Amino acid sequence: MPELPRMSQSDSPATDFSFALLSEFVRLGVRHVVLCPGSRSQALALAAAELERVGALRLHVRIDERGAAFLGLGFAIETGFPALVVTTSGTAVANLHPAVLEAHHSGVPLVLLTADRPAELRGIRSNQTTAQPGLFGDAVRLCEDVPAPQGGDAESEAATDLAHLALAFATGLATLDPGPVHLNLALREPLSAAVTLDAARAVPAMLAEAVVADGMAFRAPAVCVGERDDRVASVLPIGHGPRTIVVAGHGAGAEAEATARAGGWPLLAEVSSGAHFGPNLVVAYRGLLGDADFGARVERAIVFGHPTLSREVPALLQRDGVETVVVSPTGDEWFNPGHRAQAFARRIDVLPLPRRSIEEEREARTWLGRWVTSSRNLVDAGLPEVSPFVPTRLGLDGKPELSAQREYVRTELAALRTPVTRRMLVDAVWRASWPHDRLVFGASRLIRDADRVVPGKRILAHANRGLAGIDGTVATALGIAIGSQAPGRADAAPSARGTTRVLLGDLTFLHDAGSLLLGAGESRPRIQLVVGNDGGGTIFDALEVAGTAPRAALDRVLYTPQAVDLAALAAAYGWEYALAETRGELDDALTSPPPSPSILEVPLPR
Ligand SMILES: Cc1ncc(C[n+]2csc(CCOP(=O)(O)OP(=O)(O)O)c2C)c(N)n1
Ligand SMILES: [Mg+2]
Repeated sequence: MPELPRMSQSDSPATDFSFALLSEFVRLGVRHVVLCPGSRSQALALAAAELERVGALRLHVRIDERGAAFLGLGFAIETGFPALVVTTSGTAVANLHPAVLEAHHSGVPLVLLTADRPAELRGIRSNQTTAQPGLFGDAVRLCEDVPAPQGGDAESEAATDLAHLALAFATGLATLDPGPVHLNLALREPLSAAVTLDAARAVPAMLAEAVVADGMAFRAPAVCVGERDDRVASVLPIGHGPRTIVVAGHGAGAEAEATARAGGWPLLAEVSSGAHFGPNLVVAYRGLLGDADFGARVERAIVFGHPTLSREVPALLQRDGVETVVVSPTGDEWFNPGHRAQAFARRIDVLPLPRRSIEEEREARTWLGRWVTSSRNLVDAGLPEVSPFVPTRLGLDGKPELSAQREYVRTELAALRTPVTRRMLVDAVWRASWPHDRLVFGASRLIRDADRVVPGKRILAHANRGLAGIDGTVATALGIAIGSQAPGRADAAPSARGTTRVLLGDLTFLHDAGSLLLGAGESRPRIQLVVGNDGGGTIFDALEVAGTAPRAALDRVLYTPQAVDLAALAAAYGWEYALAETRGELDDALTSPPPSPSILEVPLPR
């Protein structure tokens, strides 16, 4: 592996340690570092800036640690490899907590480097000093409280070991349980010294894509937890057996679709499952799960990923007579509603078909066929908003009569002028997205609406479903956008030409408005925030309590009305802005997004 220049020792042990640590992370494949300003973390910050100057990493500077951590999460989601998030001490560290929890519950790797006071300054009311080690509790895979470096070669080696350890735990190499890792770094005065790297030697070393491709080359630590639960099979053979469905929750991936096809089973795949495609897909699964001819007849469910969008799936898995098999290649916590699942496996093998009687064969095919067809009928039945007029009256020359042509044009124009509905919005965003694009859904109503209706399509759709928070959506999406459009990606992906579209509600957007701040010199990717603006949180209108509680109180405490001028907000942060009120405007705006960050506001009825 190409060598990074060895640092000569500076006047600051903090700086020597920071270079050794960050350089090792880079050697092991880390490419994105997110950093927030602060005095205690200055050695890490300046080392990161110098490593960026020589082309070793990409640095992203943010003032708000909450958004910074979600940005790091977005990089990890897109690249599959952890980003570093660097902060100063005090409340800065606590601001990382929401993204840490999301990373914990969704199994996304993330490495936090938080600066702290050395031991002698703790517990004596020093400024900006709190108990940082252990702050994230069980949500981190590893928490190391690293004593302040004092200088010397042994410390560089310790820094190297620390990078290996952090990545082994973050990526799950050590534990099969990827997630966040916290390195709390005590740093003592002098807090930094000026260091300049030799760019000519550093750049080729750093950009060696082999390092990225071989990102797992770090040493596994001595503590190797491996498989902890002996109820979990590493591979479980599955026969064709009883009437089976495959459920794909968030993050399930293509494996779920392949399993459904191999078994000839209906595939109930959520919109951000990574399996929302293929011939077995059942889009209208919620309606069918409640039906006596469908849900009530299920005898076995094979579950991939983390289902969160419906009540019907957990209800099914708790029903008597349903055998549940849960499959997850990584993770320590298993989806298990009602504690009723019978089997857990890292992987399953669908056994080849045994010889079956003609009746059995027919029944298996009918089972699948009826789910798929009924789903299609249900989705189509909800389609009616605009049915394109088809000119059928032909003139003597075999062409449509002039009057029919006019009528066609009139209908088309009327359709384009139709006000946007939620159904239209989710359909249009889904239709506009292609494999080189990325699609991110905020939590709340629109992801559920999309989940109900959008057809199968193999695109990369993401949502933070670990805890389904309405926080950090803009920042996460920025990480995905920048990560997917980064020059020199190892896979030379056409995604470099793609657009990241983000479909989110108005409150979700406003919650993370601070992440619109892209300072001078920061990446400005092709990202389009499509804000469905219904003036507040309309998801709560569907709660049972909405039928009984006083309307004014509900509005005040749940709907929480807002009338923010989104155009002014966009202008203040230097984002492009457009308003789409009709289907025509919406289609145009989605198919030709601006090349720089933009906001598309779509007014929706409450
Ligand atoms: C951090 C966080 N706080 C609160 C919630 C609870 N919550 C769920 S949806 C929602 C309202 C979302 O409103 P909006 O984004 O406008 O979407 P809409 O339902 O109106 O489409 C809230 C507050 C949450 N999920 N996460
Ligand atoms: Mg709303």
